[in-house]
Amino acid sequence: MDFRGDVLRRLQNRKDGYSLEQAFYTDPDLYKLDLEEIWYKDWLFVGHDCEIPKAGNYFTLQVGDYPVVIVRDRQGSIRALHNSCRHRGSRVCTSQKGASAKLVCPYHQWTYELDGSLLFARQMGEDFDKAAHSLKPIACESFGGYIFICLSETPMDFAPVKELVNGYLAPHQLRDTKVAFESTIVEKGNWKLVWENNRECYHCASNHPELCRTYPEAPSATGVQGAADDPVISQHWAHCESAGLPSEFQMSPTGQFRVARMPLIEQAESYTMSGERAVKRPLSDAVKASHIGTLLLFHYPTTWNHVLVDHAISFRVLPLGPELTQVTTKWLVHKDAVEGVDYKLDELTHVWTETNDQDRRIVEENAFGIRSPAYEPGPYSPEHEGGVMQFVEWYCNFMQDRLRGKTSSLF
Ligand code: 3BY
Ligand code: FES
Ligand code: FE
Repeated sequence: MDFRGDVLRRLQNRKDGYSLEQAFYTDPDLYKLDLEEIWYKDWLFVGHDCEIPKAGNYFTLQVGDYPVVIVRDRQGSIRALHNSCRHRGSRVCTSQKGASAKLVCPYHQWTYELDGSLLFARQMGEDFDKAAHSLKPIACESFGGYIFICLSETPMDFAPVKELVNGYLAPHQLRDTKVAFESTIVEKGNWKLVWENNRECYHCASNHPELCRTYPEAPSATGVQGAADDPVISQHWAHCESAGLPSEFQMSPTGQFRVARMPLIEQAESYTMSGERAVKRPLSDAVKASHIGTLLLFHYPTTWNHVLVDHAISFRVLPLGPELTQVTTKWLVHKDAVEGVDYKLDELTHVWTETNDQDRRIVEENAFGIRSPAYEPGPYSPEHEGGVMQFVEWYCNFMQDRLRGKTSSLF
């Protein structure tokens, strides 16, 4: 049987409610299949509008084998381009972020407009057709301060995600923020282990002392069961919805994304050691209520997020190898908030810097154990790991559809 057929069979025969077979977390061919069927075809969160506020501002990233540049053009639109020169393929933008009036390839100085069109190429002869050598465009959408791209030449319709999620994000005015701090860590484990760990709080009490001061351990907060008749959550939604903040649990039909606003513990408003706000200047002028908890958003395979009253935190997952994953965290505050006056950077970033490092160690230990020839898929806790089961089901269903050649109804 061919490789794809074999993977399809293994997905079909998988034991429901159990972790995946070892190969899904370690095998280079399965990793390549993940890249080809998910990362190269689906919508991916890449960064925020506020990171490129002016024409010519750009940032770069690497998705599998694809170098990508995200740039704001002269008209103010955000564009995604393949960062591969149309002369002989060199990377055009070589730094992580920058500002430039034109995109100039460092190899032979072919010069591109901010929209990717080729403006200038020295001594290429009479017949050279500049118009045929623009940087290749990548599908790109921005809403609510979030930029997503899709590397496929026939991207799936992104409107359902945009519409629903934008309603939740809009009051927070994330386009008017700035990145107060960002961190990038590399975790020695498959990208799916990073997600499995994120989708439960079964591990929180014994691993996250800082986070547990404010974030509820209850599976109703992290999982996918909605309010689950929890009166604290229902009351929280009523409080927030009456203040004009969409809050109720919503999940897409295929389970690819979820939004819900969850209460923090007791009177906590932010992820600090005291539970008090880390930033004096509120994140958004449009949010008048206090004690709004955390707006939780995940979108597989790239991002989970927390939007609070005083700041927001985004997380971006990118696969670097079969057993290597990059996690980039950004702390967003109002663009006029002043460090040292409105917030102290250490207070703002402490809880999640510690939490991320704790999660990195967890993922790496998980990966170690899974490499053992003695490893076999183990059972998820029905009470605490419903979110993990949901992620694994999404992954398996998505891959099965892809391997069967289905491309419709993928949200
Ligand atoms: O970041 C998150 O959303 C999840 C919630 C609980 C565990 N993990 C930190
Ligand atoms: Fe870019 Fe030659 S490879 S100018
Ligand atoms: Fe954790």
